[in-house]
Amino acid sequence: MVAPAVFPSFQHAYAAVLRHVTEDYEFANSARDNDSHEVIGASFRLTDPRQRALYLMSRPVNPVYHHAEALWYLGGLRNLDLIGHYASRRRADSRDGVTIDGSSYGARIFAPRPDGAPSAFDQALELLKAEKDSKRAYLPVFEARDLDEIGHPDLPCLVGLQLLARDGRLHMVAYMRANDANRGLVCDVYSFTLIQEFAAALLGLRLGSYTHHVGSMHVGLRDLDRAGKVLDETAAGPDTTLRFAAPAMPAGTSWKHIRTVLEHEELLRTNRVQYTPGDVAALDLPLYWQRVLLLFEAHRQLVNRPADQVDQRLLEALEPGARWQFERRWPTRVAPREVA
Ligand code: 5HM
Repeated sequence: MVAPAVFPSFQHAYAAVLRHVTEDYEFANSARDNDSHEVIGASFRLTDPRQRALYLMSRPVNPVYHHAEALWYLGGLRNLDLIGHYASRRRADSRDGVTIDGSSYGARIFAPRPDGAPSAFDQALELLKAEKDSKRAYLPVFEARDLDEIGHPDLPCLVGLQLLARDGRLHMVAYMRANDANRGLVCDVYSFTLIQEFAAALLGLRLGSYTHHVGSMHVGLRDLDRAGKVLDETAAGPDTTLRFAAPAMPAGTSWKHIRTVLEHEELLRTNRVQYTPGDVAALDLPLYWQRVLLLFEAHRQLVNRPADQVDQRLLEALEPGARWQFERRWPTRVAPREVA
């Protein structure tokens, strides 16, 4: 019996997974025309799931998208409006151009059930309050009906999430049928660990470990060059995860905060408001969630204004790690700043 490999941050796990799947792959296949190298059965554990961000020159990430996706899940949404605005590629997952069925995990986890029963998430939290050692707090995502159609455009990759409260900490286990090591994995771990941290806040528990289990872990042949650059950078360079302290979600975070952020995100997305850092500071939100909202305002300005008119005070007010990611993601629009 082998325990999952343990890593101090997602960046460490990501590099190890990429190395494993590029160097030790078991199969070369092309399910649904996606030529890939694949291993069957891959697992890792993060001891500190707050260390979820990548700080790599070779793999710029979009912190706006990361938070948009997590909030889209928390909002229990199926509609494309929010998620499609921050990543138009998500529109390709939709059959009707309006909703996403399979990978709208939040609709399956956080929305009330069609029969009116509380959401799986609410029920799991009640279960953990009633029996703290329970191993039943499972949030199912994949359903039998998902197999009804061969060639379904958007089959859920997440099978389900499990919450386990042990010794005052909330642990999470994610079960995935398939994961793209260079693409889906990066966003999935970000969102799932953020959900874990939110659940811990609601239960009044400290954050525990995050364990990720995958049936098919693969990397697309189109991504092998990029993966190689990540492996070169992480093998040779300094440990960039130490540059920024991971922000901690406030222990008092509640559904009220999530609803407020979702409400203002929509106002920004639809260009009905524009905010200075002062405007955001005046909202009834802890600094952590103010900074999430600032990401959406920064994105609004980046897409609507010439580069020289983006409010520099706003970029300065971002969470420092996110500000660094902005510079890498939009290098021609956000001036680089020296980091100690
Ligand atoms: O043919 P299949 O449905 O497995 O293709 C979906 C592709 O998206 C796979 O490469 C899968 O690993 C990736 N994916 C992911 O990594 C998809 C989703 C959306 O459900 C996800 N993570 N969350």
